[in-house]
Amino acid sequence: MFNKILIANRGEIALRVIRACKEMGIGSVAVHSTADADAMHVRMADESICIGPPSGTQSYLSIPNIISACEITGAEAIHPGYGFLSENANFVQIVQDHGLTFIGPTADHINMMGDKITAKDTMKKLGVPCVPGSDGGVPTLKDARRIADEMGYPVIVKATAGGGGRGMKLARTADDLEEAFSTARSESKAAFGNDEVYIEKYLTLPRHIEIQVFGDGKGKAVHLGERDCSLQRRHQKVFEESPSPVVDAETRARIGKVCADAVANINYAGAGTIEFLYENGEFFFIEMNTRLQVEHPVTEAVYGVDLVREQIRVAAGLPMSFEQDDLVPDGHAIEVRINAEKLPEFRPSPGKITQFHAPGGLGVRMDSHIYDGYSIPPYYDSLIAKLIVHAPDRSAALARLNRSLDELVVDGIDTTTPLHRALLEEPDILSGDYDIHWLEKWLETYR
Ligand code: MV4
Repeated sequence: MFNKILIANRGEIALRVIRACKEMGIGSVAVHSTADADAMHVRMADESICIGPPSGTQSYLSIPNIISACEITGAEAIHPGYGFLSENANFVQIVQDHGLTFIGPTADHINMMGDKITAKDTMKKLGVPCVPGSDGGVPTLKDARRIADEMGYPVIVKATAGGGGRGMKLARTADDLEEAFSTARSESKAAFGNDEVYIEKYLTLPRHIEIQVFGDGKGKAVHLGERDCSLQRRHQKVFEESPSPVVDAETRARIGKVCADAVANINYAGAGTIEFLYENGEFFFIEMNTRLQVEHPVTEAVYGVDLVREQIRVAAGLPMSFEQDDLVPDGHAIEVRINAEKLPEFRPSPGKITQFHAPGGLGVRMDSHIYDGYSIPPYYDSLIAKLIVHAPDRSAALARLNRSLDELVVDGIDTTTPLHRALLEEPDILSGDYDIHWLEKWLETYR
């Protein structure tokens, strides 16, 4: 096992990894920008080291600075958290070239899934159901026309280098295709230096359901059920739950096995998420994320596992501490993301927290780096807390979420808490009857 791990991240996810290190008897190194000198991850880690000025590109994204921090502190492995360098294959290669261990999948797997055409092609060959589409890149408008005519409209043009909603253009009818195709290409070229695009049938009212997988890198893998993350605004998740209100045990076992077998087949190592659109009882693969996700605690609650501990074990060459048969879901979990933002515009609201009180009690987990007197810097993501509740069933989880939000106090800044309170008044949320467009539609009339 490692003696010391460097956490190449900040905020709540840095705390999450430090906590796992402590429980495993592993030393932890925090890295921080000058703007984060007073941050909780710096206080909580065994050691800390400044890696640059406030700007993320010059600190948490600076590969030389992070490698230097490992060399100075003697850290043997790097946990990237999510965001920043977590899905940067070049970083993974450099980490290895320096004799260090990246806690996550290989550079090849990150590259494979980062290229969305390759990802889809790989998954299709592995028996994972995919959205009908072009099966590869679409080089010309003429090809696009032929494929879209064959498939029928609406279609969506996606950048192979995109993902997470970046570089997508919808063509509702044939009249929209030329513009969708050319803007998807030119925007993708500008954003990613790659203008390759592919085409899919556009699913009009799906849910976003993702399967958590975990591999040992040696041909063994398991699934840990699904998370329903349909409630999103501008591709930012707001509310996530497991199990999905629309997935039964038999369906979970079936799609879960397909996903576990697929990642086992490619010798995938560590945590991964296979994203699907779900419509009319069918799953359609869209993307795979090769990182630990923000919403992983929902799965941890339902399956009673510590995913970060497992990541560290597998990176150290140890076996996973569970097999598929050990993984039995228990109850229902919901996460809400609390952001330092002012409603109704979701405008970032950095500043000093004058009073903070975290909810507690049975089945309540608050993952947050904020504290009384902490000043939220304006340079980074606005996520300040994840509130995760776990209860025997969905309605008990909703009640527990409601009372936890009652207990939460964050004064001095604006947060998205009122949004979560309002959502808990909505019959569609209470019944689980929502899709990927529900939240944005609802926000049009929310103020
Ligand atoms: C789609 C789609 C409909 N049909 N693909 C957006 C993020 C990226 N991961 C994939 N996305 C979508 N792909 C097909 N063929 C609709 C979306 C989409 C979406 C997906 C999940 C959650 C929220 C969304 C909001 C708008 C569009």
